[in-house]
Amino acid sequence: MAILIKKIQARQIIDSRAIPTLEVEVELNSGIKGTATVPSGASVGKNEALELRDNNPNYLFSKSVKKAIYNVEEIISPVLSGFSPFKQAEIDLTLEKLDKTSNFSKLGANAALGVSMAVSIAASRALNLELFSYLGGIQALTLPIPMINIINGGVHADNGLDFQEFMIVPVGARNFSCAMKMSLEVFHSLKSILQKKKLSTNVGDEGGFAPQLSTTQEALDLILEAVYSANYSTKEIKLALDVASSELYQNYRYKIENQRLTTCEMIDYLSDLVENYPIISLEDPLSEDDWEGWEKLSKNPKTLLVGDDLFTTNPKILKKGIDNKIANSILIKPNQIGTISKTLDCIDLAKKNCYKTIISHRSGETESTYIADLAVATNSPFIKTGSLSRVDRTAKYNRLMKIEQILGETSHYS
Ligand code: 2PG
Ligand code: MG
Repeated sequence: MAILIKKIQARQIIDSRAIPTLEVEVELNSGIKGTATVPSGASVGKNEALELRDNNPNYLFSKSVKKAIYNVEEIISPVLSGFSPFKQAEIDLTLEKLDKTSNFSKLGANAALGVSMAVSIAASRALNLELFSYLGGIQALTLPIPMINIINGGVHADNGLDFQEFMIVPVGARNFSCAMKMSLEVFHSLKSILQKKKLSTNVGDEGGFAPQLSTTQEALDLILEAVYSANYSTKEIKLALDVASSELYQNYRYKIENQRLTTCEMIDYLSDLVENYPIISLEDPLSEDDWEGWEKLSKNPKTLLVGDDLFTTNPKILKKGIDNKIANSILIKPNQIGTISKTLDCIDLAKKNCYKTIISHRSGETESTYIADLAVATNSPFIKTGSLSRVDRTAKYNRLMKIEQILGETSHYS
């Protein structure tokens, strides 16, 4: 009997920020099901595919997703019933055609991505394969280096820090599990330091600490203190920042620590940070609206320059970046583009042009571990999935440790 999609259902669930989101369940004629849940961002790039919300101010603060549920069950399900779940590209193309817009503004990227992910999960189950093997084949063997966000700021916390994410990057680990051990030690050492300094150890949206600090340097100094007091060197643990600077950019100026910096001043400010701290990666160091600035910054890169809001996981925009020699790395968030096939296309394009890929969560997450498998499937050198607290973040790290065990000797740490 040929394995085919029987029906697709959806329901409203709750994300890590107490906001409704979508769960999609694809049922095959064999009875096997694949279930996927959809994340949601707070610092959203202008070119992201549309996240469909009901916008009813009298119900769940306009955030309910009943329209998206309707689209899955009444529009997508009847069309995809009878499709082979193994034809991911064809299914994803059908979703695009059904929508007829370039950014899923009719069906909603949340509806489309939920279906796209759930189809692949059902297909992997039908073949009794791990998701990473189903998506990546026998070459899927690389465990990514995690970028672990241990201090939260920007729109992910209420603490006065302008930059959104302060991450540690355990580049000196032997393997992924060892990277987790090292990072846990730094996490706890940072917690003790904050306690000693009478700073808050409450956490922000991505599970990193959100102490009341006013400068980027203060946050970086605290993290370095934590690295040293956990007995690590800055050869073993590097730092990464998500500046999320589109949030700071207004009227051609970057608003930082009560100053209003021009693009050139912002580039100098960032260069000073890179001179003085072991920073290996700057994400969205400049705004998505400041392509000229990006061109300047990308001329002589001393770190990874990661386009998140800049590229929005969109192969067309990435292509423009490649042609203009902008950035050298890309953040990959499937819900920015709306299907798994497009996400894989974007990763392929990045790889072919030697751009590093960083598979990423959103600040609003669920217990889904899909991106952990996606990172291994695509042999991505990095993953960014928040801190080491909050199950919505640790689920992904725990899945990666499990994958490392499943792969055994054949696995390698990026
Ligand atoms: C980012 C992400 C994830 P958000 O900017 O990189 O950390 O945040 O999901 O809010 O866009
Ligand atoms: Mg970002």
